[in-house]
Amino acid sequence: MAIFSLSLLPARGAPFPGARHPAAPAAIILLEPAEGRATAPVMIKRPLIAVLNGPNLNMLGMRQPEVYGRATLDDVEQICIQAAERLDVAIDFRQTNGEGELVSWVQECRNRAQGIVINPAAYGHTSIALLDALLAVELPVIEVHISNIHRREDFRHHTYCSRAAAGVICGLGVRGYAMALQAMTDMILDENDR
Ligand code: DHK
Repeated sequence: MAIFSLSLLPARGAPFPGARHPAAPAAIILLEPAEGRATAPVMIKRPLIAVLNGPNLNMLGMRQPEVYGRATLDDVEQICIQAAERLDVAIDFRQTNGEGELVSWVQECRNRAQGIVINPAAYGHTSIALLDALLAVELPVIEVHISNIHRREDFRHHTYCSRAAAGVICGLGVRGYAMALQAMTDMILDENDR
């Protein structure tokens, strides 16, 4: 019976251009026989989940705290990093104020990420281009809103993105991001098990 040793290496794979930080490295696990017999390494990559944030979310913490709370975008990123470590997935966390940039980032997820968690912010309510990009990439999508958009102005009740989303989490504050990562990881694992 072969005895295996385990080594954990950072994966190469460049992060998206423009990422706030390099993506948490996907793990490559090399399984090699301890006795050193030549065997092809088994590579197990962590799934990559893109966490994309739309306009004005860079203002979190100072922006209408009675609506969005006191957590900053850095705090949200830390919540996501901790959730990703717990779930053993890699994330690429980003924010932009530009609609076109958000569309491009969604497009880049195709053949690169296994799922998208997105807080489209106001573009959720306005952008058919963003909806089309989310439909085009053929990836599972979870939409997050920090506030309960259904308790707010009428124009916030509808989001185009929801048509592309497997699920929507809203009104649970910034912890909604961790919940979305948990749900997305479950969905990816379910899909991989098929
Ligand atoms: C954030 C925004 O910036 C708003 O435009 C949306 C969303 C709600 C949120 O709750 O995270 O209407």
